[in-house]
Amino acid sequence: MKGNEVSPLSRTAVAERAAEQFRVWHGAEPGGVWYAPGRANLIGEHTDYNEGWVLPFALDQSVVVAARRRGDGALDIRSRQAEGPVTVPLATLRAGSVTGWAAYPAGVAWALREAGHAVGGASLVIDSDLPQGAGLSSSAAIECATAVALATLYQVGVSRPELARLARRAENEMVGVPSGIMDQSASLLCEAGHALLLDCRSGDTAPVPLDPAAAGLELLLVDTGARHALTDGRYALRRAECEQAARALGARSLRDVDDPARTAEIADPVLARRARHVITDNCRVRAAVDLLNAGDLAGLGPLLHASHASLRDDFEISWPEANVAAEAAEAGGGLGARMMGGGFGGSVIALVPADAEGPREAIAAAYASRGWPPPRFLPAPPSAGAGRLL
Ligand code: GAF
Repeated sequence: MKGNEVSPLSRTAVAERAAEQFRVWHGAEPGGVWYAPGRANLIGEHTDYNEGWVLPFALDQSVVVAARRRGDGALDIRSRQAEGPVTVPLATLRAGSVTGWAAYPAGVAWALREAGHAVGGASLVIDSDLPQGAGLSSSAAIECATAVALATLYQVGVSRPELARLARRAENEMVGVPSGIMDQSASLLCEAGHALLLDCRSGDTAPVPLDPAAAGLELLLVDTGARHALTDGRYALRRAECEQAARALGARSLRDVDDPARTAEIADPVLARRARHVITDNCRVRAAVDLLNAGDLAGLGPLLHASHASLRDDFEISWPEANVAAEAAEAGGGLGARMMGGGFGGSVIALVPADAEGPREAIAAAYASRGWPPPRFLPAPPSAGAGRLL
């Protein structure tokens, strides 16, 4: 028995749907329609807020925003996937003043204005073909689609890396999640056919060729069905543990520690394990970049496997469905698989031979034998970052 294969709508189809919804709700044409994709992360998990390295790539699935300027200084925010509308006068925005799903787009308008950009009112109609809670960064995609829409509507001259920082500020200070910069950077800066190497301390980026099809391979996402939320406190706890571990090592951050053996200097065994994950995953990111630059995509398999073990045993953020899916993907002929994202729910990324049914069948069978609902499969060709559609 197979799981469900998810075929994305084309971005243009989602954009046209959002534009049509805008006409229905506002009786007017939108000023434009913008999109920002979700992301997968090849390797480097929970390394971003430790000032380390990450290697994400953009997905085909995205969040779309149909938007138009308003003259009344208010944001009117509606979504085809959520209750609304939410109307917020811009002048009343403060950190934490908007809660729920609308905090993401409202937070971006707030962060742009806090940075001195003359952004005024807007009607925003949000639509998406990106699954929520699947660890594919739907929140950052809402932020980034709003950011490119508002920046264009108000002709704000702001670079993509700066937009990523402002979108992250929205998440940190309006939503209250202490996330790193990976997701917003991936959504705004990725290029088709490439992963994005991001140094989260310097902000330096480099596109790294990532063309699984040319290597006879496929990057497959498995939505494990277990839902996750960065707002539940466990993400923030891991971040605090990493900061404690860095202090115990006398380091500014765990990025400054290269040798995993140094974790023996940390008295608390939990903090030592957290540090070992971050230190070894940073090494794996750099090893992965060397392999990709050498054209050895298949060589990533053992790195994915090792990263999963580290996230499961040292960082302790994996979950039963991810462990089963990763193990079955490899047993079914995959080259390597690991849990992806913040943890405790979401998706697994697997590197598998192109057109192979083995990994999908093995995962579906492992789920069925436990009585779990079938997982959903999303093929993940590395796609382009945010842009304008209409
Ligand atoms: C979430 C966060 F938003 C990112 O900043 C990153 O820390 C990731 O979890 C884990 O690598 O997606």
